[in-house]
Amino acid sequence: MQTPKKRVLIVIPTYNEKENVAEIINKVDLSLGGACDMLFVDDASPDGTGVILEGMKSSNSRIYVMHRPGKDGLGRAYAHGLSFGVKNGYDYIFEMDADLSHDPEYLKVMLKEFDNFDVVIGSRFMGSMENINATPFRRFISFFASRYVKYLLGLKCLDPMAGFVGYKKEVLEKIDFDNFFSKGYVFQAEIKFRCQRNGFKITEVPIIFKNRSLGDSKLRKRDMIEALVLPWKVMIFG
Ligand SMILES: Nc1nc2c(ncn2[C@@H]2O[C@H](COP(=O)(O)OP(=O)(O)OP(=O)(O)O)[C@@H](O)[C@H]2O)c(=O)[nH]1
Ligand SMILES: [Mg+2]
Repeated sequence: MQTPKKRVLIVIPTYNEKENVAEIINKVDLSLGGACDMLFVDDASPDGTGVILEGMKSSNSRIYVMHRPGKDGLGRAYAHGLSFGVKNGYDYIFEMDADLSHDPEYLKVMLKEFDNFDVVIGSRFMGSMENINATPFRRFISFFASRYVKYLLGLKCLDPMAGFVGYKKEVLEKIDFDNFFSKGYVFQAEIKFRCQRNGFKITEVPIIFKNRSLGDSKLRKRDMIEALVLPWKVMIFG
């Protein structure tokens, strides 16, 4: 008897990504041969990303767009998107950025890991550790932040702040998204902390991370300070 095909959802948060959305849709479809749905979570982007996505949705039935009323942070966007995936019965749910830093080509490789693992991370800190177009300062910040939260939270993975991750539905069903400390970037470490604590099998595959070439970064000084302070809260109360 044939096993039923797994339903795959790719969750992509957007805030002012009008230059990138068409390309990410094409590349995701090329990578998985159209065998997935995509959910964009847009926070009323002032550059009109949400409107552009609505146009794309009308010609592609596998595209969904969740509109939120204003910028409310990357972590909350992912929480809403991943919950949508669980509620709508997807088997495998991925999160990735819209700015093409996460090459959709890796989705194929990551999908295969679900034969043996529950969570698969596209890791910047394995293999060649290449980080295309990153300034030395940016490399330092990413590496330092990852090591800091890894040791503080006792995480076994090498890239706890990675935003390119796939989850089996069963993993996300166990997570209470209303009860997160982080609304922003630390969400990434907090969700991995919860996956590890729930005893799920986590693996990493090496990726080459490309810094965005179009659009602006949303990472602010405030986010960096939050990344220093919030992991303590997760460690103590999480
Ligand atoms: N919906 C939503 N998306 C967001 C928000 N903040 C960032 N994003 C999106 O989250 C992804 C990651 O944000 P980036 O600005 O690329 O942050 P980053 O990757 O840490 O920074 P760069 O390396 O400079 O690109 C992108 O797809 C953004 O558009 C937000 O508040 N709401
Ligand atoms: Mg980025």
